[in-house]
Amino acid sequence: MARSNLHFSRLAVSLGLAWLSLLSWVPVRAQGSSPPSSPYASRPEALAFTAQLVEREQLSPDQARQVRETLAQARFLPQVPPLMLPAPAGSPKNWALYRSRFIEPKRIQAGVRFWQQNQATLARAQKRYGVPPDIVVGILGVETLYGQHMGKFRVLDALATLAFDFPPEHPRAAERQAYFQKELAQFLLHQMPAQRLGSYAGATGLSQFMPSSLVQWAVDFDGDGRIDLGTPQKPADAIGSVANYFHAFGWKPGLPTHLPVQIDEAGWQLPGNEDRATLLAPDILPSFSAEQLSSHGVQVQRPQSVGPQDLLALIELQNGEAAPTYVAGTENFYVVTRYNWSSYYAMAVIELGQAVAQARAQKQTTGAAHFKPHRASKNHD
Ligand SMILES: [Ca+2]
Repeated sequence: MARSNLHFSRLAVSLGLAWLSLLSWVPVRAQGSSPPSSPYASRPEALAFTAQLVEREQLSPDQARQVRETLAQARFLPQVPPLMLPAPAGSPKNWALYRSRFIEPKRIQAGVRFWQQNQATLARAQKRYGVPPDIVVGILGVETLYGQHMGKFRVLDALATLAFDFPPEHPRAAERQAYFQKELAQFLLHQMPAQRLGSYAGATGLSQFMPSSLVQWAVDFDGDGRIDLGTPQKPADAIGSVANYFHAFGWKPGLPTHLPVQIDEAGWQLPGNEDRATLLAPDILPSFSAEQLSSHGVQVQRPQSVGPQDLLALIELQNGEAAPTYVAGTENFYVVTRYNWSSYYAMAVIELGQAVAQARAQKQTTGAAHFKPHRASKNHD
C-alpha cells in the first residue's frame, strides 16, 4: 500500500490535471475490487498510459473510469515476456521442420471437415471479398486448428504484460512495446471483456485477431447482429473477417500466391556474383518482374494469370544445414504475410490450404465412386 501511495503521489505531480480523475479510482482499489496481484493499478507507466489515453481520445469521466477499472484487473504474466524473445543467434531456420508442424494428417483432415461443413460460407466469402476458400482454410488451420487452440491467456493480462513489461533485451523492444500499448488501448477503448481468452500475444478467436484488427476488419458475416470470432461451432464471422482482412490488404483474385523457380545455383556460387544478394535484398516485398529475375539467374515459368508487369519476390526458405527452398512470391504472397510478417508462416498457410483442397478433392472422387450406386438407386425412386 505504501508503495502504491508513493507511485500515486509521484504521478500526481507529473500529471497535474490527471490528479482529479485519478482520485476517482483510488477508492475502487481500496474496496479491493482489483486483485492485489495486479501491478497495473499503480505502476507509473500504466497510470501515464491511461492518462494519455484519456486525454488523446477525450474520454468522458465514465469512459475514463471504465478504462482504469479494466486495466486495474490486468495481471502480470511472468511466462509471457520470455516468449517474445527471438531464437538465439545462429540457430538456423528450418522450413522443412516448420512445415511439418502444420502440413500434417490431423490438421489436413480437420481442414477437410471444416471446408465441408462451411463450404457455403466460404463460397460466399470468396464471392464478396475475392479471397478463395483454401487461403481462409489455411489461415484458420495454422492459427487455431479450426478453433481447437484459441489460447488460454486472458488477453487483458497478455497485453498489459507486453505493454508495460516487454523484455528490454529484445532487439526492437521499444517498437514492440509501443505496438502492444496500441493494442491494449484498442482493447480498453472498445471495452472488450476482461475475461476474454487468447494467445500469449493477445490474439483472439478462430482467426487470432489482435484488438486493432478486430476493430478494423472483423465483420458480422452470419448477420446475427454481433461479431463473434470465438465460437468454433459458428465460424462464419471468422471466415468473413479473414477474407475481409485480405481483401483490405489488396488480395488480387485469380493471381497465384507463388511460382516455382529454377535457379542456376552453380552460377550463384561464383566469386563476385551479386545476383543472390540483389534478389534477396527486398525480402518478401515483390520487386522484380519475371524477366528481371531471369537476368539474375532465376527462371520462372509464368502462367497466364501472372502478367509480365506483375512483380515478384524471391523467397528463400532455409532448411537448416540442407539447401534452401526458393519460390517466387507474388503480390498475393505478400498479402498473406500481412497476417503475420513471415514468409515461413505465409508458405505454411498456403500449403496447408492446398493440402486440404487436394485431400478434399480426393475424398470427393473416391466418395462419389463409393456412393454412386446409392445415388443412382435414389434417383430411380
Ligand atoms: Ca455474427
